[in-house]
Amino acid sequence: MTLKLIHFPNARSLRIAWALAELGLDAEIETRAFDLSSLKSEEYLALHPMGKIPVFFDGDERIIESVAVIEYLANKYAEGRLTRQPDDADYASYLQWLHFGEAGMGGYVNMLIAQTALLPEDQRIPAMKLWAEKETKNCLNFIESHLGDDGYLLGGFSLVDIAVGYALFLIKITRNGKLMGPKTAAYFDRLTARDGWKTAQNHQP
Ligand SMILES: N[C@@H](CCC(=O)N[C@@H](CS)C(=O)NCC(=O)O)C(=O)O
Repeated sequence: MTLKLIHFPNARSLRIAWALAELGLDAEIETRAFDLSSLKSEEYLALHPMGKIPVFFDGDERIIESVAVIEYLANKYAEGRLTRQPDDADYASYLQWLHFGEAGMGGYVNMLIAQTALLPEDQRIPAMKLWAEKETKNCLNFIESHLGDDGYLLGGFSLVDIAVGYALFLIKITRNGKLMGPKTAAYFDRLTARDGWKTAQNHQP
């Protein structure tokens, strides 16, 4: 296998670098500086036609969805470690949380980032900021109600913690961590104390 990740620190490629570390898989990780204009360069568009992050290669195969990549890696190269399969009792829960991290939360979190950090202040729209905060809080309340005082979203650490944990990371680094309940904040601290997270964060340009 020839696995290659184009990684940009703090971007969604972090999910993949984190999964590679947790699964103990070898891959070439080419880390680039996060510069939005570089994503629309001819060179980068040849790698990712939409000019987005991430882009991951397995030989000639290209995948551009972060949660799809981590599930691909676990099932194809790690005997399904950190996943659940249809016969497992928590399979439905696994699928729900795996997709919730990006499909369920991503849109609201993106809008929150845009309205609180990314856009210049004079381009922010107060009503959109309020809406993004309300919807992100709704997602965070759902997570909070599911967590115990220790452990992870399923019985043990799994890919769902990488999917959801990265969304929490985005909320945290844009200084919106105050929206998290106490159990979610503690859960985020548990996730970022893991060796796999630290290894992924060590990939710098
Ligand atoms: N659903 C995609 C989302 C990809 C995405 O929005 N990536 C962001 C970075 S985290 C990006 O490319 N932003 C730059 C842009 O939109 O121009 C995934 O999970 O991989």
